[in-house]
Amino acid sequence: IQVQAQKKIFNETPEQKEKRLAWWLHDRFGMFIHWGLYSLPARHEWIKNYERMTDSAYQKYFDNFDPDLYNPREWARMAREAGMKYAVITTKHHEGFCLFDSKFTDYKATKTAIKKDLIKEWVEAFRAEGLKVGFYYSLIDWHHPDFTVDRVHPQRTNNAQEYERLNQARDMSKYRTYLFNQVKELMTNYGKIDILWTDFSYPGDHGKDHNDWNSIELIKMVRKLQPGIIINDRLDLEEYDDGGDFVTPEQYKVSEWPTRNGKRVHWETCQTFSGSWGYYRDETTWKDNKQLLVLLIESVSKGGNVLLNVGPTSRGLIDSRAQERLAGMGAWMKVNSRSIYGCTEAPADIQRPDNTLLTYNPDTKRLYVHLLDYPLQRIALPGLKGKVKYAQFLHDGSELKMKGDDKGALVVDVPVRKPDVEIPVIELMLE
Ligand code: FUL
Repeated sequence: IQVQAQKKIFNETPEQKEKRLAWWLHDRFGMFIHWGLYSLPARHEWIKNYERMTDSAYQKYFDNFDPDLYNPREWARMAREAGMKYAVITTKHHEGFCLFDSKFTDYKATKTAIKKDLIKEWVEAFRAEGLKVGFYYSLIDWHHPDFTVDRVHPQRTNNAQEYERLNQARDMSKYRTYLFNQVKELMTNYGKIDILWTDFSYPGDHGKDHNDWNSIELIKMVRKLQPGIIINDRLDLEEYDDGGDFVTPEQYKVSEWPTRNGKRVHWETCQTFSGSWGYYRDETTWKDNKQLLVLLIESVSKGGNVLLNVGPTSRGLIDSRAQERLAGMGAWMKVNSRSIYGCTEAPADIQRPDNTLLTYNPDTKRLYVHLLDYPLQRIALPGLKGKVKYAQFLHDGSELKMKGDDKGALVVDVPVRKPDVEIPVIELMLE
């Protein structure tokens, strides 16, 4: 693959960038939170668009928004107990409703029954539980008059003509001012913010020249206000090496470490427990604990992070289905997180046995063999004969006997009975 010379926005050296991202690369696992008015209809955060709802049809959700059971400290505790180290919340999703107290709109939580800046409380709660905090901010806005133009416009269309009509009818500079003002508020009024996660879904070529969001100026402003911040890749700045710190594969497992312009990039997959991001009462496609753990382990084994989403209810609770999954992951993480934090893919010369996933901690030189399909009595690790000082189960630190075979493999004995952990992990101390 040809590596092209890249355009840059900032003067940061690669070493400085790695330092800025060090905690994020170490921590690996975060909570995504999609919360807004769409939690009332409880049938997908895109509902306003999917059902072609006008502003007045959508108004009832604003009028009835009252998260009286909101206790972000509880959410933060659940995240921490699941093993998550950071969290990203929707300060404003595509619907345009702001959970924060913005000076530039009345379409915000402080104007609803709850009368509170929900983001302020959220930041304080998550900080208090020791988590890093991030803001999701939707660049598109299905409520703002300067973005939607006529307010009944189908807020997203892949029809280029439709977009052309919209683009001619609106003056994006007005909406851009709003956007800049709000991002500035978010970067100024809530103390240190660790992550900015911008988002848009945009058809066709519009915005490719960065003019819609004025992305270059936006990212410069953000980095100036929050010098340590980490920013995702959804600003349409692909041709800049530093137009985003990590890529964001959404709702799928990556098959190999993603690259951009021939170079490996940092990445974080974002995933839902079921299909929707916002609270969806009747959805039945929930993933089970094992699938979710495999997603996490496999991502780390390919050098990536996982941002796993919860969609709280309109009253402000994380529902029992989500709680069960968080608790299930937490039970595993409590004894196995050493194979996740600070880990990445295994050195290239180590072969992965069937039905396993490997992660590796380069600082401690420990290799982690995740047994997806529990073996009968022993497992052979090709090429590792003579290279391992000690082997144990990670969950209980019990020794595992090992010996080399005549093909150069290391054979590790495991008890016949599968230990009582969803996915047992063998920890190998390499020479
Ligand atoms: C997408 C959005 O359209 C979804 O609603 C969700 O926020 C996801 C994380 O990003 O582009």
